[in-house]
Amino acid sequence: MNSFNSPSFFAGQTVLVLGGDGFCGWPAALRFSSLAARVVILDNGARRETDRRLGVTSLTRIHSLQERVDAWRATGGGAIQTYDIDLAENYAGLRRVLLETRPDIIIHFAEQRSAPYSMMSPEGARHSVDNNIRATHNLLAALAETRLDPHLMHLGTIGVYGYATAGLKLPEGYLKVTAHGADGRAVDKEILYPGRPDSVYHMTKMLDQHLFEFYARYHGIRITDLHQGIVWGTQTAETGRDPRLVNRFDHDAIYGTVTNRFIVQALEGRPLTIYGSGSQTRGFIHIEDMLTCLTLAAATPTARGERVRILNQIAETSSINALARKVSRLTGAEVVHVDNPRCEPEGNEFEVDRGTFHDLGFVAHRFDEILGTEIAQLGDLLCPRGEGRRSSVA
Ligand code: USQ
Repeated sequence: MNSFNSPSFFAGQTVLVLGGDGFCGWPAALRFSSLAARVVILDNGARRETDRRLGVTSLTRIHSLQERVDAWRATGGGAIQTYDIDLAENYAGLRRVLLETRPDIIIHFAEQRSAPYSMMSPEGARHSVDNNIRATHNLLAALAETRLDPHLMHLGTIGVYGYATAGLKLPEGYLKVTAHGADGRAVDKEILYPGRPDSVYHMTKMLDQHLFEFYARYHGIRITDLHQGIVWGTQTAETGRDPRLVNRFDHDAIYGTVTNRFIVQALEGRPLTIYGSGSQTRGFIHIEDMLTCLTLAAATPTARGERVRILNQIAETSSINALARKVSRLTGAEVVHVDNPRCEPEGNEFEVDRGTFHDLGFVAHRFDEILGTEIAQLGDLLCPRGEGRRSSVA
């Protein structure tokens, strides 16, 4: 068998990337295209529309999806077909795309992905539930109706387990329990790990899990749910090939995640804003490592009739304090504690089983190895040599 990252590994396979214009979806589409897959993107521009609505923007200048796809082709990449369809609203359109493209692999990123957004107002909460749950259910219903048999990979979140200290290493989705029957006999079972999400967004991913369990059991849909940690970094091997392919970079308090916010704050000479005590411990993964995990999972699809495969997709865990110390050591940035705008446990232990990706050969890049390089690269990207630094990115 070809190595999963040989340039032709996915030749002959069609990969449908739902949400392929976003921060994770765009680099994923390019990676599978570079591995010779026929790539199709379905995206309704929701993330760009959210920017407009909230008045936030990517720090990198992102081109329209059509310009991006054209640039990929012009720089030697494969053709990428695109569809502008709302997964949550347009079931008929989705079904048509599935029947027209007959994907071998579907990667589902097409969900509202900000925890703070889902908690900042009733509209944010309702939109997160309406959009995410309907999108996922429409997809599953369409797969059941069309009887297509792709391997569905979903970007879930490590946050479905919750951030209260569990007192155990969090397993990959399933928990072995022993219950006692009426006659006192011990009954061993393996159940979905009981989710305890700390935001409405994380809750939608927990509800997704139950939809997956049902559709795998009743309709034989082959599913891998990737419980991913907080992604950091910007560019990948492919998005760095041409300025028109650049990935988006969020730094605002709603869509900017903590590592990328700290890096920008340091580059701007502003203090790193630790929310509350900073003893919150989270799982992290660099965007290149995310792509490695996606290709490993795609190269090892589940079989029909198999239960949903749940993989924990993180490189390492860290407290926010430890992360801030690392960024500060590399940049000299000051660190401040501010009132925590979020409702979350402010101190937790977080141990995560990462056995499956380890067994598949995944070797993670850790902060200590690549944080310095990433900060330098982002500095160059946002402020090319010779140009003055942007006056404000607040
Ligand atoms: N935080 C700070 N200072 C900041 C920003 C955040 O201390 O300036 C803290 C937050 O209070 C939180 C932690 O950093 O305790 C992580 O916050 P985050 O915004 O980086 O990440 P989160 O809200 O958890 O959500 C993000 C993505 C989501 C993904 C999730 C992975 O928005 O798509 O699913 O990370 S996880 O949380 O591991 O489930």
